[in-house]
Amino acid sequence: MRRAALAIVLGFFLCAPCVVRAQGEFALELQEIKGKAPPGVAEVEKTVSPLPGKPYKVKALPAGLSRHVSYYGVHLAGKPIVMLLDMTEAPKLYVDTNADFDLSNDKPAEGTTEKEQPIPGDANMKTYDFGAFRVEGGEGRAPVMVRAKVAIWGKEGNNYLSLYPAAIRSGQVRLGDKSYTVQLVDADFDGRYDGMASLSTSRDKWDLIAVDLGSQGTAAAQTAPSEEAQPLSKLMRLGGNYYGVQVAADGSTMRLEEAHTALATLDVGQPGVKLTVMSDSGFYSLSGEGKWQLPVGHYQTQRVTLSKTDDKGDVWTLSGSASTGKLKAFDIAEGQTLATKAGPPLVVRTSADNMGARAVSIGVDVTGQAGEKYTPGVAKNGAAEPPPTLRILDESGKVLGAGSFQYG
Ligand SMILES: [Ca+2]
Ligand SMILES: [Ca+2]
Repeated sequence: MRRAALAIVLGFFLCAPCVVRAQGEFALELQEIKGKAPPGVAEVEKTVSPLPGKPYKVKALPAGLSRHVSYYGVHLAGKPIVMLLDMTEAPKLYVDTNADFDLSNDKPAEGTTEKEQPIPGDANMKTYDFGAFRVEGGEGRAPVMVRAKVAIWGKEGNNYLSLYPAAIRSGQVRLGDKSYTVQLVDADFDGRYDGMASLSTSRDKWDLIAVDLGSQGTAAAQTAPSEEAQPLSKLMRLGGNYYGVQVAADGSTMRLEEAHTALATLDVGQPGVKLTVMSDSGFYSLSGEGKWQLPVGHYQTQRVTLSKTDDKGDVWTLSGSASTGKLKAFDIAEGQTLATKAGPPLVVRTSADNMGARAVSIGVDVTGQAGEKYTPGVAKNGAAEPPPTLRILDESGKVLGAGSFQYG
């Protein structure tokens, strides 16, 4: 009896530190996006350019089309889908949702105008919204629901069509005593939700995941709260732990398993430097003090942002792609620290190119300590400020000319 009691007490003390973190499989429901798209989803867009003419595979057309039509071809849920835009007074979009190359049996969608953009010189441009359209998924695929947007410039215009997700997969994931809302986006519209991001897969095949960290977001905010969607990856950091991520192809379930991964340290020497880095297994948004623990491996930096808050509380940011310098690609090994100073002091260099008769193009190059490049021009509280201006002075300080830089 005493022995049994001792075993229970011992068992309790032995297990107390090894908190059982729940892991397992979680159901995700297909959820239509009504109204405004959630953050992260709003940026997912696929642009489709008009075809030169009617695709030869199209067997039949709807009756009563106007003379001004555009055709589009796109893959949705793994099927080739033809679309037809009829630019009448009230534009209509036909989508061959049953993928039979017969456009006479598809109910057209009438465009709704969201806004009329009076662009100087293009006063006639109108943006129309169509949909949502649903294309059924085949074996192992989910249905794909999309909305389409077209900016119509004129009846003969080159009217590009943009597709947006009209549905996501959403569900609750429970890890230990914490619950998170998870949303998956089939960002490449192939009817599969398991497009994992890695250095070796093409970016246009990556699907997205958004985790609402809620009140957990503040805890050791090494990884920024992912209210915004990030590329889906095999390994994810949640509530201070790493989890292996598996998603059913049709997105109906998601599996999380705690992963014990070897860690290393990256140290950029100062706060205010935000890095978005990825390896073949994970995608991490790093901010805070400038020193972070990461799973060991080979990394590429996707984006670098410097931020500073002034005495008025306004946040000024400067961003770049880190496509140059020591942070462009790096390796970190178990237990080791990679110390690479990044960010300010910045070096600003100008270069001048003679553009011909009396014109000179002056470029600005902004480089940080790790050799990382920034796009000239700052943003204040997330909104871009006007590009920097330039004055050309003679030796006495008299202004000879002035201009402003243009982005692009
Ligand atoms: Ca059809
Ligand atoms: Ca996909």
